[in-house]
Amino acid sequence: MEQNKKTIFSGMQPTGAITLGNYLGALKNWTTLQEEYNCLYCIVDMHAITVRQNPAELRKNARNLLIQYIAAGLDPTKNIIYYQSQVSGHAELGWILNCFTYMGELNRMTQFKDKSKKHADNINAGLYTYPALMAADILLFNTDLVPVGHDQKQHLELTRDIAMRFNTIYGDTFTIPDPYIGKVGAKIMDLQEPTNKMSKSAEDKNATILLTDKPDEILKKFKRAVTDNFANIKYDVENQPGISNLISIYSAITNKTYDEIENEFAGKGYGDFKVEVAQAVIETLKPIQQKYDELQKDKAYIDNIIKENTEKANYKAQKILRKVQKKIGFPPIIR
Ligand code: ATP
Ligand code: LTN
Repeated sequence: MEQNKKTIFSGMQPTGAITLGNYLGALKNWTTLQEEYNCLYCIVDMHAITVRQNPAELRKNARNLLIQYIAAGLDPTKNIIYYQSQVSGHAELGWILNCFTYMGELNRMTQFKDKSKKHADNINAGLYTYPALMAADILLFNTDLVPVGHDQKQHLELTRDIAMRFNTIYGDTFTIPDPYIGKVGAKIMDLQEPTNKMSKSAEDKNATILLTDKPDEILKKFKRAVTDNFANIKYDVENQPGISNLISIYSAITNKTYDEIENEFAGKGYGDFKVEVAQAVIETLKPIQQKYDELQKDKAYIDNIIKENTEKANYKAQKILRKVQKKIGFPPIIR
């Protein structure tokens, strides 16, 4: 890790296989930032248990997510890739920041409102204070930039407010992080209900494209994607959310603008367009899937990455945590 580079932190929950939304909204951008920044990419398993998880599946999902990070192009010798639950600084700073986060602020979080509706039988305190732990994740490393999808913007704004509040009381402690939200792909929608975001934990399997989906599954899901009766390939989120979503997926993958795509497919049918989009996605995912299958076979290599990166993350986290504890007035550790 180089001294003069700025720091990036981001994370995903190991709540299932990565979707095309996670990839285009976050992971793809991460791979382009790894040369320019010191990057930490976390598997936020502590956040994942705010919704009830099956232990064996959680463990498997966490390891698979780590492998997907690498398969998608993150170099584990250049980026610190690790599990949140193995760096105790997250929990420790999380508690402290809980005491600097107001209930009024948490009440406004749309992710909390959405997840409470979805899991009405388990609206636990962790789900409510989730954003304080996320603030801790980010502030624990003096992060400059946080590459995320559009849905995380509100959490990022709260993180900045918490950091500024702490700095005002105790003097300059935390770096104030900026969000990095891509222009295209930051909000990929559900293929069956295109007014909702595509989500890993969606129940309808036709609604999401997974990074691990086989080519024929991808084609089938795109063919079934909900569109409209306008018979016009036009980016118009209000009136044609389904087709607009397919345009934004195609744009994020090919780097073509919406105008270019509209021109290219002028007069063509939705059926043809869906096949084109599916082909582009299949081609993009092919090398990632190959790498993923290879890495799955190399247990020792993955274990070693986990071991080395966890040590690095812990070392960095402890330095900032001690500084915060001292500012607050916690007694020094006597050795
Ligand atoms: P869950 O369904 O369990 O809530 P999720 O699919 O929303 O999971 P997260 O782990 O919460 O995924 O998010 C990982 C990253 O992917 C975040 O940066 C988030 O902003 C981004 N992301 C999630 N969904 C989308 C989407 N539909 N479009 C673009 N980016 C997304
Ligand atoms: N809240 C995020 C996941 C997350 C995260 C983070 C993202 C937890 N901690 C820190 C960026 C930085 C989500 O639900 N997608």
